[in-house]
Amino acid sequence: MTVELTQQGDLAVLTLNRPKALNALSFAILKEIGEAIDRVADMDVRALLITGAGDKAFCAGADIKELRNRSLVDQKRGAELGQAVFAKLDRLQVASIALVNGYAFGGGSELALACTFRLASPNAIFGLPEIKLGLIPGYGGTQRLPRLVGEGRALEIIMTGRNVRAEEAAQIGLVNAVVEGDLMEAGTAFAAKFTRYSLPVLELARRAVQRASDMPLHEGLEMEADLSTLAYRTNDAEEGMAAFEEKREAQFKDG
Ligand code: DAK
Repeated sequence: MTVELTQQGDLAVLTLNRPKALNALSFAILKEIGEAIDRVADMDVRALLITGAGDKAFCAGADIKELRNRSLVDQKRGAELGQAVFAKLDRLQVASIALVNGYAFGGGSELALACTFRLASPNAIFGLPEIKLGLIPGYGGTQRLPRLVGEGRALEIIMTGRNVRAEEAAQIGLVNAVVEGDLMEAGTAFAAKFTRYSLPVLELARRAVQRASDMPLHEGLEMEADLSTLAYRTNDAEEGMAAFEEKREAQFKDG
């Protein structure tokens, strides 16, 4: 298997393990990622960390050697496969954190963009260089990048295919933080900031924010009222409010 899935405490860890090709995404690997995400859904975990093996790359993008001489139908299916696999992260019951340790190009950036959060090592370099190959992003980059950094910046990054280094990525909101030292430790610490809260309520928060950019404000507000009422109906909401009044730490039970 080129994609490894392990459990470390209450976290699932998905590792792209093809360092000789800088963890490039063949179609077989894309399918393995999809299967691994499906398995996360059955694991008793509170967040998913995604990383790339080796110290050089998170993922250097789609496997370019595999992209040539394909029929248009196969290409379209390939794009749909990548999109569907990355969209599984949206629907996963737990948040995902991309730990970007080096290059994150093309499909590699798109995988990171599909995660709930992104942490980068100081040597991380993002980019959507498809334009240099005569292509445009096909695994969600044209849709998710502008939602994170704004249309003007996204167009500039996509149309020039330029590199975005870690520091700039943090400045423009492409990553949540640049972290020195061990990225896995940093990811574990980052996850611990939210994983102690109620899982179903965390999921409602993610849903509300994710869907915000899909709908007009008045519809989004209506959705927020519905989802916040759902959160209110959980036992965890009752526990959280009781704990406040009783001046004690809340004991959430994910229900
Ligand atoms: N695909 C296949 N192999 C790759 C690769 C990639 N994306 N990136 C690197 N490798 C391989 C290299 O070929 C090399 O293999 P060997 O020659 O040793 O066999 C090995 O990994 C080490 O790479 P380098 O020797 O090049 O290492 P360097 O440190 O010198 O350079 C680099 C690192 C990341 C700057 C360089 O490798 C690089 O520029 N890589 C390509 C980056 C890139 O352009 N990625 C693809 C972006 S496009 C679709 C539509 C669009 C797309 C997909 C589907 N559909 C409609 C279906 C586009 C998606 C993309 O991701």
